[in-house]
Amino acid sequence: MGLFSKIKNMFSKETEEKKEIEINQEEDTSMVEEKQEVKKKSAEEKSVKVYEKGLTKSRKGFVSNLISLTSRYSKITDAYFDELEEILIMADIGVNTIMKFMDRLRERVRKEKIEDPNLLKEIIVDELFIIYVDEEVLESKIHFNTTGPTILLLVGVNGVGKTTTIGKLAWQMKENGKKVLLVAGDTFRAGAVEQLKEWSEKIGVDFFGKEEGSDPASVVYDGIVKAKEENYDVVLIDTAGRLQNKVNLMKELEKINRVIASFIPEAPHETLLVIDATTGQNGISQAKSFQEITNITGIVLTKLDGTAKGGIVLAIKEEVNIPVKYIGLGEAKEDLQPFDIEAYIYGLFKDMM
Ligand SMILES: Nc1nc2c(ncn2[C@@H]2O[C@H](COP(=O)(O)OP(=O)(O)O)[C@@H](O)[C@H]2O)c(=O)[nH]1
Ligand SMILES: [Mg+2]
Repeated sequence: MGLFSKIKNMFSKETEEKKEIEINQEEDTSMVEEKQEVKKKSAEEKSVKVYEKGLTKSRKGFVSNLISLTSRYSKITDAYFDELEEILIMADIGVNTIMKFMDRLRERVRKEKIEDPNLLKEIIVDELFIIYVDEEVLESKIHFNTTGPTILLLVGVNGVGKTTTIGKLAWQMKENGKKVLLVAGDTFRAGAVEQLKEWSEKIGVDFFGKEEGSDPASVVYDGIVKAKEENYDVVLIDTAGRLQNKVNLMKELEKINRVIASFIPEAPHETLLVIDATTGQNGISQAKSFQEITNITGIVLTKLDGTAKGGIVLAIKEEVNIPVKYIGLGEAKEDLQPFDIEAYIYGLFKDMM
């Protein structure tokens, strides 16, 4: 079964209701198991709902174009393919991905002798998924340190959502029982220290910072001393993102990394690059630049709720090949989701199914 039908079944209401009825008729032991299964499903469903809502703009732009394309053509022609390509380009999927995708699609149409554009909708979803997964397992989980504090460094240019993401991550981790410390390594931008402090108060986790203009590496140093002495599980470090001065930024990040490694050689355990999805291809070039200056282990794609260019997830995979670990779908503390390609594709294509 293709992904299209799989997720269609997985999340369709009918199946859920049918399941409920079946459970009511079941006997004791299997009933408990089934109930747990349903519980797990409802958590999945909740995350799917967040994706669905957060991707509304992308879906409206992208999928409604696809639907209209399908209704305008009764047969698959060259003109149809051209228009399809255009729609994908507008969704910011990335030129290389699109070329690969179009080749595969044309090949399937030829081989399977498909003439009806309606039949192609499913194949489009499946092929986009296949391209993303591409036989590789992109690890989307955070690597936690089991022998001491886990150090997470957040990098990215100004305004992409680093501080907000730290707040959201910290909240999630606190909810999961972790003792979390926020470290204000962005001492450059006016108000940045205060903004992080406000987040720490809002969600009820601890904060360490110094006054604006301090040396970020020294803030990180003292922050990690505190984290080790007071047994924190996770340290989230905010940084300044002055990409216009690449050499300085590189030096600053190198210095921060050296300080961190002097305490815990294998740390930072993750360096997460934050990208603003609304900036489209610009975000991709930021990723490439940051990749040159430091070792990025994952991407947080923010503001997906504010853009019709949800296809950027696929472009990131194709052009920088760093796993997207989280996506931001709003400004509140709950609006960060671990990246899940199936929920994402469902959120994007729901109206087509
Ligand atoms: N709609 C939306 N806004 C976001 C998201 N993430 C961050 N923001 C907003 O983007 C702006 C800049 O965020 P900030 O964390 O200060 O960025 P920083 O300069 O990288 O630290 C703030 O107004 C945030 O509320 C998101 O996922 N969705
Ligand atoms: Mg900030």
